[in-house]
Amino acid sequence: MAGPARAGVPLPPGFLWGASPSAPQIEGAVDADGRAASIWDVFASQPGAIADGSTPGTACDHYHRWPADVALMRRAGMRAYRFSVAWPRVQPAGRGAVNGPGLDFYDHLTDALLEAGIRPMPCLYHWDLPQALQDRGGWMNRDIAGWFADYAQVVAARLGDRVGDWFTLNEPSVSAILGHGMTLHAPGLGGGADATLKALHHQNLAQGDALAALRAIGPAFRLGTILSLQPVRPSHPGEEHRAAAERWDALWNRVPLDGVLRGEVPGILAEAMGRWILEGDLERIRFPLDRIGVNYYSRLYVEARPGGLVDAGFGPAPAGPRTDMGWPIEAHGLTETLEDLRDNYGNPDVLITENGIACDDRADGAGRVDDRLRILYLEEHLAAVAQAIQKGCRVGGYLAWSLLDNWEWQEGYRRRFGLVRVDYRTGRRTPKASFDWYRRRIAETPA
Ligand code: IFM
Repeated sequence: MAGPARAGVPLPPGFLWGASPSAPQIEGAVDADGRAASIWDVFASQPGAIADGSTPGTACDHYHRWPADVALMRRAGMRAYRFSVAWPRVQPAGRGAVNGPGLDFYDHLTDALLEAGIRPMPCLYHWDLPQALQDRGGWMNRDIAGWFADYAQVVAARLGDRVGDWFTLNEPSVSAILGHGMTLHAPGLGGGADATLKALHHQNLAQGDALAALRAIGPAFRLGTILSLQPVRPSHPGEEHRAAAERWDALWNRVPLDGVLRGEVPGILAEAMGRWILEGDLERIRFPLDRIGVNYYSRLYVEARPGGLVDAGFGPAPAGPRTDMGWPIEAHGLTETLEDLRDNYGNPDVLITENGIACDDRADGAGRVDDRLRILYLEEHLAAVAQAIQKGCRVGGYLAWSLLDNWEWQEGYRRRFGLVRVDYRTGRRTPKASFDWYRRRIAETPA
């Protein structure tokens, strides 16, 4: 990796700087004020499901400490905050009755963000399905399209007078593949390709219905979806691995992209997915989005694996630098992803909604962390964004993952992605060196 330049690669005036978290990873307070269990609360309580045996029960206690977190973002000069709304806080049973105090939380947060000059950008779903809906089949049940659209309406009816930027789903392919095809994420179904494709189709459908509902409430809303887009490469030479990478690319990247942007299913999966698609579904799924949220961390490496999902599975990446998650550091893959959107999907408006690195951060006695590797990683990825913009890609902003260290799903608390260190024992927040760097970096760009 290149060393950090004194001033970073310039980004255009008005470039939107900010950060992203998700509700289940920071809020904690899982029993507070009428919130019901999510599939992640239930999944995490199963022995062996989470590497450090933890649950998201407390996380960063953001539910109680959010004023301090907004103050940190203001201090950094951030202008946008993509947070997620916890469905089980708003509708504990997933449908029907609305929990007033749950909605109040997001209402107060929205006001505080606006007051701090930070644009609120809620995402309606970041994997924390109400367990009550899982008990009815969750994403395996086609009725979820209506449940999700109703929930979207409830949230937009409350916040839509102040919030103009909305996202529907976060990384549907990740939750479909890791949680439905495999057992790594909640709800841990392990149902193979069938369950993956069914979940993906129902997520696409639910998103289509929710987008229509949001548009009816707010004709001027800027509506988007958030996708984990990762160029897929074969781990090994040979035609079988190349073909496996092509199938995985269809599953991971193309099903969500082609669904919403083209009303299509990738040809390679058309037969397998056709089982779940009814007449009129693709028209419901296609929607003229105002922006795509791109989450990027690395390329994906895949090998042929008979019996795996689409007869493929995760394979080794080439030798080179890795993050603490074991992911290869490959900033150029971000430029490549943005060029793919430019060339194959009509060059949509893009917001980088997640990018960041888990590092083996070491705190000194005062809790300070000199996280130079994080600064290098972020600067290198910002340079990749700048390069894409020079090549004509339309990227309007960058949200770092993440403001705070947080609960990293099946890894628990042992992976740290934050610009701010969280002491999980006391809840204390201590900005890392990367926080100060980010503040200076933001200040370099004319607002
Ligand atoms: O923490 C996750 C986030 O919830 C979704 N995108 C990837 C991040 C890092 O693994």
